[in-house]
Amino acid sequence: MMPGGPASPLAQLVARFGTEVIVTDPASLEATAVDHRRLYRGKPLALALPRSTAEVSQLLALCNALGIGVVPQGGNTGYCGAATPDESGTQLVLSLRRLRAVRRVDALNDSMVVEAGCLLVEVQQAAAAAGRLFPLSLGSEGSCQIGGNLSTNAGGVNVLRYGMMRELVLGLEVVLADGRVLSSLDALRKDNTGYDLRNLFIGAEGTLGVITAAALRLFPPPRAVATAFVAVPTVAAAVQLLADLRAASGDRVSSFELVPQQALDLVLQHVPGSRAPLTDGSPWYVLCELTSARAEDPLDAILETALATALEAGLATDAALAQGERERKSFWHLRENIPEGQRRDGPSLKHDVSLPIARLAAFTERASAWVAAEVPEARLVAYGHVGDGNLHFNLNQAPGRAAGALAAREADIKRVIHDLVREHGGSFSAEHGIGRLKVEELQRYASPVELALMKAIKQAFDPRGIMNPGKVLAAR
Ligand code: 2HG
Ligand code: ZN
Repeated sequence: MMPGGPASPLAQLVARFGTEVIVTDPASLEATAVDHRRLYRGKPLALALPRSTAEVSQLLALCNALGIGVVPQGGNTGYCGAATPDESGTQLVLSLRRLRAVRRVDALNDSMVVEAGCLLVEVQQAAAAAGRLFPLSLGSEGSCQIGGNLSTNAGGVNVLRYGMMRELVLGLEVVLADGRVLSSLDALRKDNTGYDLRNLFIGAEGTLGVITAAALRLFPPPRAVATAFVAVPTVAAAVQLLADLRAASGDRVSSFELVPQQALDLVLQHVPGSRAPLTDGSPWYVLCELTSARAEDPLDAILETALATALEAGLATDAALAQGERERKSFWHLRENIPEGQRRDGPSLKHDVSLPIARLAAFTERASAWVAAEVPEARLVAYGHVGDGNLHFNLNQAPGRAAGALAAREADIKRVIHDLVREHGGSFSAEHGIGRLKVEELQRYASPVELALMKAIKQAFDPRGIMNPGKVLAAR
């Protein structure tokens, strides 16, 4: 700083909040600089660790006045680089890990109020301790934060039954870009009082404000569960099986996950403790789970009968029913470790797409045939949440190819796949959001009306453009 000149933005932050809140040591910054998939490496100005909503409010007010870009970062488990600062060295990473209280659990109202820095697993545990279920469940639940789940409208393996994050929210506390606080934590089920402001923040990936707490919906906990690993001949058969199972079980299907042989092979090969549930191979498998809040519901019998019917009809070719919790966990271990198996196998390209369920099979056939014919650098690993029409249409680099061979084709592969998705009436981002990775895709596939409205909303909520600049929408 020049003697007598204006203090740097960083110096002003430190002067106001102290080094307890504005952290600059290299090890702390390094941990925030790189995204989970290692697609981006940013250069944070500092890491802010506020201790209360009031402190978040003061912090944003100062950042807004000084024009400092703020990048909220939860557990840093996202797939699209939304939580990584840019390379300019001017953006402040904001972590709410110190806002970690469960403010209250109201079992009678089936609701709870939690702070944004709580891990997802802590939210689940607090609900369970009160005899309730918080149903959001995903592979990274031990490290992702509920604030990140809210900001990305997270999905996971129970969406089929309980909906995405958005559907599990009754209210939010949000700090706006200029420091004002918007709060609706009364956990009302009915509140038709004008525009739905809270839903703008859910899925906005920190570009409109910072969610500091949320009122969440709870449910009766499952008391009975039945799980099966089922070999199915085609995606069309899987989709039909889901419809049949929903009908046969009185809509008790809570998960219905599609796993191709290639994905299973990656897990068996790379992840210790994995065991194939069935002896013969199959092009596709389904991991399905029925749950009920009634302990006496005969879910195993229902599932067994439904699967016997499916085997007779040729919708399934083999099936293993989990005999107890240990086997159930080992089935889930296979599904949850597919991303890890993919990662350990080497470079990959990921396409988190969704289709109308009725068109899932047609899309998969067309897109797979294109990959087989035109992308010798890849092997296809397409798995996902069939019940939600959500496919992770991922490609791993084929063995024996030169380093970077698949990555070199990223742009053309992405274009063909996303165009095919659109042709089939689907979305290029089902549950992983836009972040930095898909900003151009949003520009390309969103309608001019949608884009104009999104820009107007951004302008209204964050006129100085300090909130997560360059994410979702291109920076101005
Ligand atoms: C999952 O369903 C996650 O396991 C990650 O959404 C998907 O790695 C992926 O593409
Ligand atoms: Zn997923």
